[in-house]
Amino acid sequence: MNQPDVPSGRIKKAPENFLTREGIKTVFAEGRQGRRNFIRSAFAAAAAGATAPLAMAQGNPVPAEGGDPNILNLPEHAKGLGQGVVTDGYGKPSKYEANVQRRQSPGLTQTTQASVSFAPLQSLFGIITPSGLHFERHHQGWWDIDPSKHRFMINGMVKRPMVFTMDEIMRLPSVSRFHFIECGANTAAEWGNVAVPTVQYTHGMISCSEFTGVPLITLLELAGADLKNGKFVLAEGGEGSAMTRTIPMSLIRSGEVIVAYGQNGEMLRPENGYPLRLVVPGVQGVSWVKYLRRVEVGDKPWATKDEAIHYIDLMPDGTHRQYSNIQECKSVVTTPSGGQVLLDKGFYNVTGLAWSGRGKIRKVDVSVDGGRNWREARLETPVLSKCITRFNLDWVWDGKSAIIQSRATDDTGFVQPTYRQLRDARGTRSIYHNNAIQSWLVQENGEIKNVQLS
Ligand SMILES: Nc1nc2c(c(=O)[nH]1)N[C@H]1C(S)=C(S)[C@@H](COP(=O)(O)O)O[C@H]1N2
Ligand SMILES: [Mo]
Repeated sequence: MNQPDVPSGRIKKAPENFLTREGIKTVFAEGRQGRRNFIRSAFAAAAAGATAPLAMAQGNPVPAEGGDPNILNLPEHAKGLGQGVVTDGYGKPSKYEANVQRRQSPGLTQTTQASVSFAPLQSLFGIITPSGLHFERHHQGWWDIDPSKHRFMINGMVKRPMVFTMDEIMRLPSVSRFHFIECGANTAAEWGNVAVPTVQYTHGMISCSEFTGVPLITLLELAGADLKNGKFVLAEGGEGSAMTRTIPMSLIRSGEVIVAYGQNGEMLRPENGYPLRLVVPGVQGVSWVKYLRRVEVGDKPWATKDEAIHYIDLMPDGTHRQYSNIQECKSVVTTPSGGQVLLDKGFYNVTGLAWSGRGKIRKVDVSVDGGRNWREARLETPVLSKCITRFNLDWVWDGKSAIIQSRATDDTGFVQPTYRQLRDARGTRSIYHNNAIQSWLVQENGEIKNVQLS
């Protein structure tokens, strides 16, 4: 394959000191270190002419298992008695996976109640985010609300204002759908320049789940909502942040908007809005109101604080763009990505995530030479609308520096922009809706850095 000489003059790197900040350096080191050393020594042994694994000799870098040469010397787990059935009733990951955690970006917020934790995208497979690793965004802290006391009200332009208990909602016909939720501020730190080192911090405000609940349109019909003149719905959260967002009736009428209680086969997690949240596929996270207690039908947008002061986009000409609801087509390579280290040259599976708030992903192109040449990645199934799609690409690293990028196209034909294209349209002073192409610089020593190409 035609390997790049990386256009180093065009590369913007993160300020070095960020990497030494508490919590950042450990993202990949813990847990992974052992395996790295093991593989390194396997390579060394192979180079020294010892048991050269066949796969390596053929240029496949994945070494065969080393292990004890005395095959009769079985490990303890092959001889002894294992542990009894799980007695605490709810399973947990292996202790060896303890480094796979949601993480807070150091210094990003003053309090943990008005803050964010980022999902460890670099450690996940497939398209579903385990519920315990789903990113969190709270404006006023999270609550574990007693579902027997929770109520959901419908009022405004309806014939019969109604109040539902959770039991009443859960008796109704339900749907289960796979969708991503992405905070509008995902990748916000990167608007001006490179700011954070890992994909967990650049893109970790996206997660993807199977959500279960009742289509909002069903509930509105029960209440006799005026679906002709009622062009908007206000959704209101039940906790102290007074989270209120205007949802266009056109989205609700399609049946896609769900009043959800289920997430990945069980009830929502408290952090994610237990016992009830709004699911608004394709729309930025802020509209997915948690602890949902009320919707009101109206004939114009409400322009609440979270849609007049916050969640607006400062444009290059100084005006503000309001109600920019949709999360446009975007993708990111999650491995190899910033903070990870390539063990040695040879084969790697380049893998990542692509999504669009307008529909399905049509294709993802991947470049390993900073965007000069592109190859089409394999899309893993299922490819679902307004859901994460996993992509993979075979890559043989020759040990030279390389810049890895992904560029998604959705089924409307929208192509994910470069930073230059995005900044031409949107300037550099925005917070929300940064869907630019991400670049990871693979250095000759195998270390990977977040960079931007100007
Ligand atoms: N009631 C309530 N709903 C809320 C919020 C909140 O603070 N309170 N935050 C919003 C924002 S900005 C986002 S990005 C998503 C985050 O959902 P998650 O915490 O389940 O990831 O919830 C939205 N809904
Ligand atoms: Mo958000």
